[in-house]
Amino acid sequence: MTITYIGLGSNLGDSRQILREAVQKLAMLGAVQVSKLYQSPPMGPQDQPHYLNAVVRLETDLTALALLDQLQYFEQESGRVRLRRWGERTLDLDLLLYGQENIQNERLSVPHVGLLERDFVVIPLLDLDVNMQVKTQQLKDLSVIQHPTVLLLDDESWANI
Ligand code: PH2
Ligand code: MG
Ligand code: MG
Repeated sequence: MTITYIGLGSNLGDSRQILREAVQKLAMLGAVQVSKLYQSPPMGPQDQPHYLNAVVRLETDLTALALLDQLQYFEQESGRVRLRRWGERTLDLDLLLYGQENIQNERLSVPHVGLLERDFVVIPLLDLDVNMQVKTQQLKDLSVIQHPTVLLLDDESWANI
């Protein structure tokens, strides 16, 4: 059993409903806990809608690559539209952390690149574990959360699980 963390993002369509459905699907892979729900200004091109972001903690028996396959399948099932790099999308499921493992191959980079620089990832991770460390970094000590750009929309009950 491995504890994994998955980043959820959406800024096209009924994002709240899309993320809720994504959580229901992730719950088929193992026990889940969800962070609070946030709205965040786009990183990347600025001429795109704000994102809804959250993080799910999942305990699963799947290998990292099998989990990635599932995440990509769920993205496709939600009618994934991805118009440009860093651009708008209906559903983005990013494998942020897989146990304590460092994974580098043509399909995966775990811990996820940029994790420590993105408040829309770090803040929901802290909802799930206030003492979370990535490599040797205590997330609660990161400067990126000193002046957060994210707006809290809802507590953990948003996903109805
Ligand atoms: N995802 C992106 C690009 N930009 N900006 C925010 N705020 N949240 C995201 O999840 C996000 C983004 C591509 O995956
Ligand atoms: Mg992403
Ligand atoms: Mg992605």
